Amino acid sequence: MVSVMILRAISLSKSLSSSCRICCRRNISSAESKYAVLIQNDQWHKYLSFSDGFDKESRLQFSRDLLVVNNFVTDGEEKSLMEELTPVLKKMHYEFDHWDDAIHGYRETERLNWNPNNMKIIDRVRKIAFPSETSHIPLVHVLDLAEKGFIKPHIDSVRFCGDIIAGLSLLSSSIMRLVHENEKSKYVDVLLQRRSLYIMTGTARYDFTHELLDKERSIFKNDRVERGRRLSIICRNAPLK
Ligand SMILES: O=C(O)CCC(=O)C(=O)O
Repeated sequence: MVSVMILRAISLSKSLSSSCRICCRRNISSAESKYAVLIQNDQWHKYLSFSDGFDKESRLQFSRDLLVVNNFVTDGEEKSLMEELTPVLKKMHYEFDHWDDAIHGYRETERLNWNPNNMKIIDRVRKIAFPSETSHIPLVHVLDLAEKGFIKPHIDSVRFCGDIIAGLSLLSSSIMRLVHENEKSKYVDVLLQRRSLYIMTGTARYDFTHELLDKERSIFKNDRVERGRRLSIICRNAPLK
């Protein structure tokens, strides 16, 4: 599975990332102009909660590199995606004791072909997340986290993934925590509402680990987030050369 490889290659990503950063960064300005409309909406205080380690400037920078679009899909679209995925996922068991222990309580698959209605949703994600000049990875990663499931901190390997990660959150809201790789006091909690889309790029993609908090730790700005089973549909662009 691509994702498992992505997660397992974390240490590799650390050594490769500095050499790749120069070419990775080149795309950011076009990504930024593409996201300009979303950034102008300036809703980030609703879904980002910064630790004190962030000054004003780095909050602003980060809010450009981690965008969340609430209600990206409708109830009906969520249902339609789940109808297509359920027969596939039902054949699998949730893994709780995986040997590399990067994700706890999950099952996953990758999907190339979707039914026409769902393909339109995937295309919408790609259209908003990826600048036209970037090539996306055709396989879409589907990660089904059980209610007790969580994802440990990692940075996706630059060997398997480009500079943009876009994820739809279905079935449950959740908290993604990003912690600066070298300054652990610098962290951000991201509220991923059910049916929202996140787009991670730039400093959020390369300089911060990301993790999906378990049910007990799912608290956003002092409010508990009801974490149940969560399914994410993740589109990535191709590794940069
Ligand atoms: O479920 C998500 O939204 C994130 C998944 C993730 O961290 C990964 O596959 O690397």
